[in-house]
Amino acid sequence: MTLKQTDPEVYEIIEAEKQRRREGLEMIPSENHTSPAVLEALGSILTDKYSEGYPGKRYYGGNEFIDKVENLAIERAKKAFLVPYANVQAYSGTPANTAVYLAACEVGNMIMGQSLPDGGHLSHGANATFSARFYKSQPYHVKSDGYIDFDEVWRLAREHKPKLIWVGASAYARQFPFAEMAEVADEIGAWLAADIAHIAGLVVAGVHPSPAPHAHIITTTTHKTLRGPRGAIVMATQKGLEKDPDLGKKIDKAVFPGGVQGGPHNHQTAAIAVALKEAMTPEFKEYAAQITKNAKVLAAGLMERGVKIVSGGTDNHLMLIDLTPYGNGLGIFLEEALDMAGITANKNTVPQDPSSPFYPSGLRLGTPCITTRGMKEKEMTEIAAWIARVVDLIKDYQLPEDKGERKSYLRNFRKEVAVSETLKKIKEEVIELSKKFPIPAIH
Ligand code: DSN
Repeated sequence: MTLKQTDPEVYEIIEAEKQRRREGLEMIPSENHTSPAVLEALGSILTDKYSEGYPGKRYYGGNEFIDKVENLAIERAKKAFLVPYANVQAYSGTPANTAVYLAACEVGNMIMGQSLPDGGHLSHGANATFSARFYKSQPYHVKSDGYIDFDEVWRLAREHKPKLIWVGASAYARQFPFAEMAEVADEIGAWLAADIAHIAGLVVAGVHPSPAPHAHIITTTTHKTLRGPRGAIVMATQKGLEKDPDLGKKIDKAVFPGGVQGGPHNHQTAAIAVALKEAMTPEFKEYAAQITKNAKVLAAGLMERGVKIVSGGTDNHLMLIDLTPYGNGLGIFLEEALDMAGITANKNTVPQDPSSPFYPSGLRLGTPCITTRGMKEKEMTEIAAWIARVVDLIKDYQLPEDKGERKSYLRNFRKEVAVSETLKKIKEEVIELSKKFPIPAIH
């Protein structure tokens, strides 16, 4: 029986999501559209199997083929990222980063990561998370020009002597300075962990420098620029194994049984293996190069139209629109108006955001999905023009200072933009463009 026959409700929801994507542009930089082959592996019977442990050392029988697929994923990860050790079992990014803490730190150690409002990741020491609860967290920041503040990094590292330093972020549009961060970590004897979740596909393709020569540990999710299924990989570099020859074993033990997860998701492991094979092809190299070309053209197109971009551009797949020239906390207005026009992006803080993370003053945009669909520079210019028109449409709204007034103000905003002729027109044009560039796994 098909899904349509057994569960028409779920079937219809999936179909509706497909239709939303067919007619819109996904521009959240941490998302991508996987290939049919990745989806086939992900939807396979491998999901049925329990296999706690690692290849050759399982707590359950019947794992000879699961061992094969996990070994294949491990070997491909090692080859793709040029590292001697990889664990492919972590369920996703935060569990992977949790394993790093468990492998490299003791509870109560000092750790340092890029501040959350400055583009860092929650699991790198943000207050709301375990990483600030079980460890002492000292965040570093970016300067007002959007680049990492190295004077501060050096000062904080020397003063606080963290056991672990994170390099990597979720909303940083510039190259990650792996070599400079390694100098800091090496001077104070800290572990350097590079979280390359966002840029993994660019790293494999050689479009962004690799952290492998500089960091001790590398983590990545597999579903962003790498274009695989949801999942993660934790790696030890040669440098990491030289610092501690047991690092690999410690990471394995941290992921399972020491971490926050049980049996591996074998269907996910198989799909990661498929994605890694795809990522090592010449076509993927071209794809990754096009992601960054597209991002540069998009950022330039927005700036030409008067839209402010944090740091004045991008080196990777994402950019941050800074709406503070018009007021504070306008990210939600732009996100919602773009959504109505069929462009999906996410509100985001900007460096030194004068508003709050709930009402941030920026918007994050990325090109991985639209590049997967085959869009190039010409389409980026068109998209830049649409986004600039939407910025123009929302820029005179002002988030009320009084928190109690915000809900009704936003309700009114939604009512007004819902009937905007500009948005209606843009939406029609977005649908027309989207239909010309089908998503590989959506027919
Ligand atoms: N949630 C991811 C992102 O959007 O960047 C990071 O984990």
